[in-house]
Amino acid sequence: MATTPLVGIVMGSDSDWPVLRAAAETLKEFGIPYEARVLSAHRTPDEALDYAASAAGRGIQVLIGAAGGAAHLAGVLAAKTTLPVLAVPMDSALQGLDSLLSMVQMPGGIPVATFAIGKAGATNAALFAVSILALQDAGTAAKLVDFRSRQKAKVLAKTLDLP
Ligand code: RP5
Repeated sequence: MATTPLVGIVMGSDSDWPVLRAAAETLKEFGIPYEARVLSAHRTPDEALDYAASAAGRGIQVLIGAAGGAAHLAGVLAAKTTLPVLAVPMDSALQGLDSLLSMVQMPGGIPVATFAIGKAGATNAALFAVSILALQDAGTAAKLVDFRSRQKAKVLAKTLDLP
């Protein structure tokens, strides 16, 4: 298995990590090498820009950008790379709605794909990254099919406690 990271998870603060762990756990489950960094669009702007600009050259194929509040991190990353950038809004003083809107309302020209607020978004961003990687890797594609199949079996096995 390749050890060069294929996915870069970037978050604006280590306070985002408890949520972003779900992305890391998902990538690990699929055997996708990843790296995770704390880089802020406003606290460490030069480093965030450098990270995005150098990502493709280091073998990264997908970036996940997570931030809360005025959540411009994913857009800033996307400004410096043509890699797909998956944006995950973090919870905030406004329950993450401000984060969601600032990510989803990117002006035309620099896209980011925006996911749900919080842990579901982190999980789905990772699954989406796996889908992107699966386009070029049959083994990863087979793992996705197996994941869906196991998920389906779990749902169908549910029983309800009828009165
Ligand atoms: C954003 O501000 C971070 O992504 C985080 O979601 C939020 C709060 O950061 P901390 O004040 O907890 O470091 O930049």
